Amino acid sequence: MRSIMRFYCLLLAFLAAVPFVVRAEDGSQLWLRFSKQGKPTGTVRITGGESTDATLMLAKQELQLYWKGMDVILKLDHRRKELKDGYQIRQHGNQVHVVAGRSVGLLYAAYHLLRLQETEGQIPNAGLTEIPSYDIRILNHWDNLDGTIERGYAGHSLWKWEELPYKLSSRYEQYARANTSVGINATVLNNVNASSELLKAEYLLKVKALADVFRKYGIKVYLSINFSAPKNLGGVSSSDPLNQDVQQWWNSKAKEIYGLIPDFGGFLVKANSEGQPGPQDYGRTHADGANMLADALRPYGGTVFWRAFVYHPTKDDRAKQAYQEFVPLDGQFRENVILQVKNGPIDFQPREPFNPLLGAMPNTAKMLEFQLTQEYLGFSNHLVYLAPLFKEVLDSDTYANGKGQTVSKLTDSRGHLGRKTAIAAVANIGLDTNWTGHHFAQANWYAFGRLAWNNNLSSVQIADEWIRMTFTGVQEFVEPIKKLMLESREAAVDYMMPLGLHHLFAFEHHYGPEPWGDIPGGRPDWMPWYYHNADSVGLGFDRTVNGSRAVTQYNPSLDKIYGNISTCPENLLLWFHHVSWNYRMNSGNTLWSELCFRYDHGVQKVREFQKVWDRMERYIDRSRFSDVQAKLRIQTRDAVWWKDACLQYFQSFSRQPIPYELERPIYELEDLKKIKLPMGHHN
Ligand code: GCW
Repeated sequence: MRSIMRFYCLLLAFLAAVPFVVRAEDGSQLWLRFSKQGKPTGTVRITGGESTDATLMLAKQELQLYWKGMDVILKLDHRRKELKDGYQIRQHGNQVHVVAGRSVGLLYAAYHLLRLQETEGQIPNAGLTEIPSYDIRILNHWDNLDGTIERGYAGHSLWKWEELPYKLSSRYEQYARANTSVGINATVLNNVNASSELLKAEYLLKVKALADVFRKYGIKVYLSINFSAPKNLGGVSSSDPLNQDVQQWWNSKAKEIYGLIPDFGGFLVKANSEGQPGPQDYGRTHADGANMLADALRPYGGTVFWRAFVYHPTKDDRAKQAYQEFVPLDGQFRENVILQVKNGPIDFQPREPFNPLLGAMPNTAKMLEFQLTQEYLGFSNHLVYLAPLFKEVLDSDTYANGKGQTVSKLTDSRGHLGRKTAIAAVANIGLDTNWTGHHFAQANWYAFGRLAWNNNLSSVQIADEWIRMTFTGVQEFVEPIKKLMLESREAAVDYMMPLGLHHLFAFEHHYGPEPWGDIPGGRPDWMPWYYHNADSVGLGFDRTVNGSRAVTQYNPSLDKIYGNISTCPENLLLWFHHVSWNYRMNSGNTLWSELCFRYDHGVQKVREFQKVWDRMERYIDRSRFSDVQAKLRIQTRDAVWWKDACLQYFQSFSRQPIPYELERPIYELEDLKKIKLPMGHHN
């Protein structure tokens, strides 16, 4: 007995001596780790709403469980339409007054209060008003019906189609809660490479079951559709959008869906892209296809997201094709169609200029599509915080109608055609315990939600909030980790493809480097050489007026900047120019030396991240600490692999030494060329 007592005393003494209380964690709680300890101090009252309103009850419940501040009054005032999904928070004496025009606004406000609490923020004296930047803040899941996820690196799909609609996994609700806590209000459940099956009655019941779970969190469900569904499923002889039987098929399908899910959001469509069917199969345009679906959804208030990611192997510079395809259709789309445009003209590369379509088509509603899943950024092995990439795109000036017309201004709710506005991101979520594979990839889900809610937030602020809620508020942890996160995207660009290089990825899986990649007879626009154009003279893709002329798709003021080698930003130099190896860069280095310095810099940065991380051991739980530590090792090894592969390969063209002050290659190029990873998938 005594020895047991002594053991406990020692244990207590030990616990008291541990500088920071560290609890066992597996990342499953995300940024919602509100402690139940410490009694909630205030009462929460609701005015203006019904107790049958599940969303309102949820807002109240979250505060009752976790809010430790003063009394809160949640007021629903339907007249406050200008607030949209937003809210006002004010402090009155020793009460917090919250007003919203919709019940979901009060739920968002509840999460705002909890965020303030967890990050030790304050309600400003004058109060605060939040109105979201976009109406529709949506995740796109590339989840297949067999449970696999295209470009998914965090395990299988959350959606258990075989168990639905009878069995509801507890993760459905956790997923909805996490989204709502950052302002996401919509989700596309399935892959844009869509199976027609999902539109069958039996699957729609499963979709309904999910929609029923998400509803009280204010999340609407959308589906990706296969354009050939009428033919594949419906016994119609074609899927021609101008054929009345086909139109009828979609009209009755829409009716069927809304009969089950009255608040169904609408359709996302990938058509005539990478082998998917579409209106062009029948000699029709993208507008014909989109409008047919828009007409079917219109009676119920549904929206069509029509993707602009369209390119053909036989045509011009791939970077130009979406613009060529869509600009002639400006003004032809129905009011409830939004053109969904990837942030860059190629495909979610570590760095691309903004997609020129975003600055064009003034009479068409457009939205951004980002990618959270790190298809081109080291999967869930590399720590890459994406908010700086998102901000770079949002803040890009398109110069459409003069200076200051940023991508965000042209796509968000600041008077944009008076229509619904939206922003999308391809999800990075799967069944992994921590949802995203890498603990730090949670920050990208978080950052997307926060920016979709308020595109004025800075990357720093978002990182700061996320770190405090996900790990700890201890300054010694927050500051260095924030710095690391903010530098991580540039580091990845440097060790993978600096100075505007792009698509040097290995075929199919896109994980490692393969600048030499070539598949005889394969699509040239899926081959790295198509993009880097290395030769004895230099490196890069000439997209100026002397080359592919892609630069002319930008506004003339920008075209001038990008098109001139001496004014083109160096981080996009090889995107727009074929540059000679001895060209003098701003640093005074030649292009070749600068390239070497950049690759080396990327590697050195990741080595530094390892050192920074190892110092953090005492501030956080053991399991997340060692998970991240292990992943940083992989990232550093990969960074060296990237550097050695790319530099030695390009050196076979430049025929110049790697500057002598830099770390020497350690891998043989010939060995690197033999690496074949066992990860399947096309292009
Ligand atoms: O980047 C490419 C991916 C494909 C993807 C496609 C798209 C869903 O490699 O896997 O397909 O983009 O966005 O449609």
